[in-house]
Amino acid sequence: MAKIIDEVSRTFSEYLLIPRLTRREHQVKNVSLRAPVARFNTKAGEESQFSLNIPFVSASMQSVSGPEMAIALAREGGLAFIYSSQTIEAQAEMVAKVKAHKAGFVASDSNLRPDNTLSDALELRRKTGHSTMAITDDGSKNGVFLGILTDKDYCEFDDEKKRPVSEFMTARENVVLARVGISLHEANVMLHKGKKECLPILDQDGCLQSLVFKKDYVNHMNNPHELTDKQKRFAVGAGINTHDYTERVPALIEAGVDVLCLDASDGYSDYQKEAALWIRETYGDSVIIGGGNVVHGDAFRFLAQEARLDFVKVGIGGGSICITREQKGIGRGQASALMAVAKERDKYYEETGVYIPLCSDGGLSNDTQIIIALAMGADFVMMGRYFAMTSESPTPRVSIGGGIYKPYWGEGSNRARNWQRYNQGSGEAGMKFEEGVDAYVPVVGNVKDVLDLTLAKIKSVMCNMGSLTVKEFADNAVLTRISEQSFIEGGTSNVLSLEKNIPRNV
Ligand code: MZP
Repeated sequence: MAKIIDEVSRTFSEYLLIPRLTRREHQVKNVSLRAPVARFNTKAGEESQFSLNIPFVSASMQSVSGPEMAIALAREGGLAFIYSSQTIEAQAEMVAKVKAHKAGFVASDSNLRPDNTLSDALELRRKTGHSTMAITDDGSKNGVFLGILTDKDYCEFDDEKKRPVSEFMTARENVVLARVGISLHEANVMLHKGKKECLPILDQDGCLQSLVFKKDYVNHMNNPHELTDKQKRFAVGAGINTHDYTERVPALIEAGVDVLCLDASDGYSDYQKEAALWIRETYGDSVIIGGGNVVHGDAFRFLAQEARLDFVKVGIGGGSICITREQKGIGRGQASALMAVAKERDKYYEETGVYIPLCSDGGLSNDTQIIIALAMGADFVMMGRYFAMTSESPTPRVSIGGGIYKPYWGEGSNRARNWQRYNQGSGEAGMKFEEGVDAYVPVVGNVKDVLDLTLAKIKSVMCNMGSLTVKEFADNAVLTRISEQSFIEGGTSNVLSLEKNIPRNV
């Protein structure tokens, strides 16, 4: 007969934290949100070889994690997992783009020929969002440099749109330029002295090699938590699957990826173990590999012990766009799954001294749930919807009923066609049924702004709980289950809510 687990499958919103003693040193300014990603053995005196500066990563999904998200998130101290449901070349190119960005010397993405019209320039600006464009003889990123066009060079409302950009651009002889070989520091000094926003870098034949932007330097100075590699390039992760890893992983490593994650709906499988061990055998322990997803202790132990993964992701069926539980009847309430896995992780740590970081993946629908996930033992959280709602997700804005939205679709939807995530074996390619939906989410702002608010709440709660680190927070956490009545009590009660009932302009 089937084994029935007695405990009900529970989710984060069924719990509250009970505050602990807050001492004088428990102040927001003293809180560290660093979180380990790679396993480490405390008995051997090791530290994690890779840690996040904030405990957030973005999901390996087409509608979430492209290069722009990776750059924005690394700038704040987190990590994006560039999606694997694309060709190996396209994914490696995205990783390389993130790496090129932090180096400060950026390949020019928006280029035009001198005979392109102002209308072409406006169209390119609309598509890419870039207001600075290089003008090269053949319109390529490495063509002979002829000039630069910014939105200060024209008035899109008054100027004749059929005129060529050569009539608007700042021509080469009037542009401050530098030669390949200049250091980033020297380039920034030139930008500062020349009061310029952008410095084109040319080779000896006058061909454009890269651009250096003043805003990148300003951003760098304003972001003390940036997550970078040893060469000071932004850190970036990538999803991989159990089908083409022997080709995909080398290409991603060559492109400079920092962390790999086996992306599967259900990761308790031989396929995941074989892929992880192939990577270990080929590249050794310096490559960081996570995997999952799992929802119970046995699966955790399998991935930690037999597959030797660095971190394990927890969660099946809780994602905001996920219909796996409806379609297949598999999964577990996210809180129960996390608590079961964290219990086994702690047991494994006691036995071996090896600490395996956990990532709670999916279904986090508000800041409180993120806080509870960290309290229940997640070292960091992975989110899709949260990041899909930001300006930096790779999808276009659309207007629906007066609101501004962005498309957000599951990797198991027909739109994504990521059958490799759902069919891990070597069986048939393709999907017979969907496990995800195609949806829209409201646009809420940029990554920095939404994170600032969430992180402020997390730090505040950590002080309530007498904790200065994420680990201390989980160790100190005392949680209570809540009844339906206490849930209602937690909202406003018996008052006329200004928000809901009184027009804002009164
Ligand atoms: P959420 O943050 O939007 O709630 O959930 C994101 C997570 O849902 C992803 O990290 C991934 O684990 C999972 N996901 C992605 N696509 C699907 C699907 O199509 C899915 N079912 O469940």
